[in-house]
Amino acid sequence: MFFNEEFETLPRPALEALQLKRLQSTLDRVYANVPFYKASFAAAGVDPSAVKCLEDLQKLPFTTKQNMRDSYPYGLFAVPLEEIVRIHASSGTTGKPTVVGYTQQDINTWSELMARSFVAAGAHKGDIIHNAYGYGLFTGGLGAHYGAERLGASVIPISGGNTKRQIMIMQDFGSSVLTCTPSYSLFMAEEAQAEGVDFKNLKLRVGIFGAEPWSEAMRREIEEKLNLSALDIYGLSEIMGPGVAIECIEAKHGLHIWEDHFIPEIINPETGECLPEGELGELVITTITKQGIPLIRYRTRDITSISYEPCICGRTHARITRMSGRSDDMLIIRGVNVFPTQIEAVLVGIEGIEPHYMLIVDRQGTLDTLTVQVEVSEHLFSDEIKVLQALSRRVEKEIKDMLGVTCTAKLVEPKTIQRSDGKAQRVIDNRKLV
Ligand code: DLL
Repeated sequence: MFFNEEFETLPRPALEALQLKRLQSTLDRVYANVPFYKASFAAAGVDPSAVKCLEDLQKLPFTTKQNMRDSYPYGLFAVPLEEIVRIHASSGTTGKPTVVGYTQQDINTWSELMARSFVAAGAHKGDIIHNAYGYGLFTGGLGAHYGAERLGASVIPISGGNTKRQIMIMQDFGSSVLTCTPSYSLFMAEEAQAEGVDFKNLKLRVGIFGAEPWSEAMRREIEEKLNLSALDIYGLSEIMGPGVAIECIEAKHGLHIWEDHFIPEIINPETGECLPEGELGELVITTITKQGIPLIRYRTRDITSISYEPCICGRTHARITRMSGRSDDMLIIRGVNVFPTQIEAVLVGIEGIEPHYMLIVDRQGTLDTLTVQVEVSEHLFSDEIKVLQALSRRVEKEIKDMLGVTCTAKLVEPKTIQRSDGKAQRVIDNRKLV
């Protein structure tokens, strides 16, 4: 099933020809309208005429989040403000938010790409889409909302929060598709259990989860607890919002990135060099249809790899693997590189442990320390101390065996690690404060 069969299945030569045409027109537009690009191209000794084929994209300089911050709020917009119909922003961990603007055409494109994403994930007209992504400056809520309407489904704009009420509404309204962060879906499962509600009696069929990194092990946990098929959706406000890439329900193996609107590249984050198909590196995206704020070679900081292998679903668009994490979230503990999702995958596999955890990194003298706080299941918590101690040792050993990192496991009572109705915070790095 497709939403826009012609474009979703465009043979690669036609897709690439379209990309080149759209890229060249985008380059002309930003060169003429955004002083930042004129200057950055000049500094690299290039202008739009240097791009004669898709590989020539590599001649152009990158755009970074810092460039966006330096242009705060509207400096990178390529159209006059009168043409902007929507503004979103993503709150960074530091300082001012990153601001993005959409023309009416940008909103139309976004709605179509979200509608395509819904269909790829197995949703259709007639579905009741329970949209628990936050509405507001965050792109999750409104992005999914417009896509659901474009699809012709019924959307419940519930946003995040008030979990008990969410569960009542899912039951009473017969929600068939759930959209929220993966961590919030597990919180919902927990609340439902406390309320005596069994997800097996709900109509939910598909869950479309993203906005934060999650592991394959977490997928299995969610599918079991919520009794649905869980799909991974990726996006970022700078590029558009949710719906840049999505897994298809047929293969559930890699996220199709909508290449008629975005050109992906994978680079070595250290050297900036492009990496071949299949190698893990940083995802760089160039937008080729955006009007409000087109971005050339935007460094997402997200770590993935790309595959151009044909997919059983029939879509011709390349697939990126599930994000391992962000290059700036990667923890380096005593020289070992670790992503929180790798620790998550280990934890989820251990019986008696709940998928709620917090990683605390510290420094004692010159040595880094990692403490893994994780919740114990209700039925184990009342057990003897010996059982709990053995469980801690097991967590420490499995993390050491799988990732080569020494840690201290700290088991905590059920429901004591902070829950979030949006993006979960998983890491406290006290070293950064020093
Ligand atoms: O999180 C957009 C979104 C909303 C995506 C709803 C999916 C669903 P930002 O707040 O700008 O936008 O955050 C973007 O979140 O660079 C990634 O680091 C992370 N992220 C988003 N989706 C995924 C995912 C939205 N599926 C940043 N897996 C991105 C891992 C993800 N990380």
